[in-house]
Amino acid sequence: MPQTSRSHLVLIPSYNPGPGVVATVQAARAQWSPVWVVVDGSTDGTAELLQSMAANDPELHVLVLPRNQGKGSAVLAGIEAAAAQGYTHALTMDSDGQHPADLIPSFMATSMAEPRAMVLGKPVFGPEAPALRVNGRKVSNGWANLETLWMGVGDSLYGFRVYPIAPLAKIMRRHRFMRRFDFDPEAVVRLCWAGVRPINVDAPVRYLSAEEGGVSHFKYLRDNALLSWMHARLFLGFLLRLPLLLVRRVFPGWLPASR
Ligand SMILES: Nc1nc2c(ncn2[C@@H]2O[C@H](COP(=O)(O)OP(=O)(O)O)[C@@H](O)[C@H]2O)c(=O)[nH]1
Ligand SMILES: [Mg+2]
Repeated sequence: MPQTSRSHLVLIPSYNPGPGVVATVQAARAQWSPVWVVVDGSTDGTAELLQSMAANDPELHVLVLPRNQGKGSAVLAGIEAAAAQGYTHALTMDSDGQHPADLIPSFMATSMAEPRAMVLGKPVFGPEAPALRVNGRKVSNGWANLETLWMGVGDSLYGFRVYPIAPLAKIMRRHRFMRRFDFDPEAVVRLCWAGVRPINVDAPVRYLSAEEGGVSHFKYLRDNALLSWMHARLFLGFLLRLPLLLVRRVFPGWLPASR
C-alpha cells in the first residue's frame, strides 16, 4: 500500500518521455500518495495517456502546461499549485524511469524528520552511465561547492530530491532564470544561500538504452552553455555573499533577519 501524506507529495515534471512514463508513474504511485505530474507541453501523446490514468486514480493529479517551458518552469507550476493545497514539501523525480521510485518513502521520512532541510539524491552510477555525463557533473559540482563554500552539496544536478516548497518558490519567483536545465543546480545553490541545509542520500540512477525506452532531452552543447552561464551568474552572487557565507561557516545556523 502506498503511504499517504498531506504535507509531502511526489512531483514529476515531464516532457515528451514516451510511453515509458506509465511505468514511472505507476512505480511512484506504488510508493506514495499523492503523485502529481506536470506535463510540460509534451507533444508525444503522454498528456492524454496520463490524464486517462488519473481519471481512475484520485491520488494521481496531472497538470498540463499548454506549451513547453522547461523543467524549472514545470516544477514551479507544480509547487505553486501544491502550496495552494497546503503541501509543504515536494519530492521531484524525472518522468523517464531513471530515478529510484523505491527510495521515495525513505527520502520522505528523512525530510519529515528534518523539514527545514532539503534532501538531495547523490547519484550512484551503474556501468552503463555515459562517461561524458558522469565527468561533466564533476565540473558543475566543483562550482556549486565553491559557490556555497562547501556547505555540503553532494551533487548539484541530480533531480531526485525533496525540497521545502516555501523557500524554493520564494527564490524562483525572485529569479527569472532557473527555468530549464539550469533549475537543479541553481535551486540547490540558492537554497544553501538562504540557509536551507542539504542532506545527501545515495540513490542509484539508471541510464536506459533507447531499446529500453530511454529518452533524454539533454543537448550537450546547448545545456552545457546554459550551465556555464548559470555558474557565471552564481559566482557573481557568491562574491556578493562571501562575507555572509564566511560568517555562517564560523557560526553555523546563523541567518540574517532579511534574506
Ligand atoms: N530536458 C527537459 N526536460 C524537461 C523539460 N520539461 C520537463 N522536463 C523533465 O525533466 C526531467 C529531466 O530531463 P531529461 O531530458 O531526462 O534530462 P537528463 O536526465 O539529465 O538526461 C525529465 O523528467 C523531463 O521529462 C524540458 O523542457 N526539457
Ligand atoms: Mg532523464
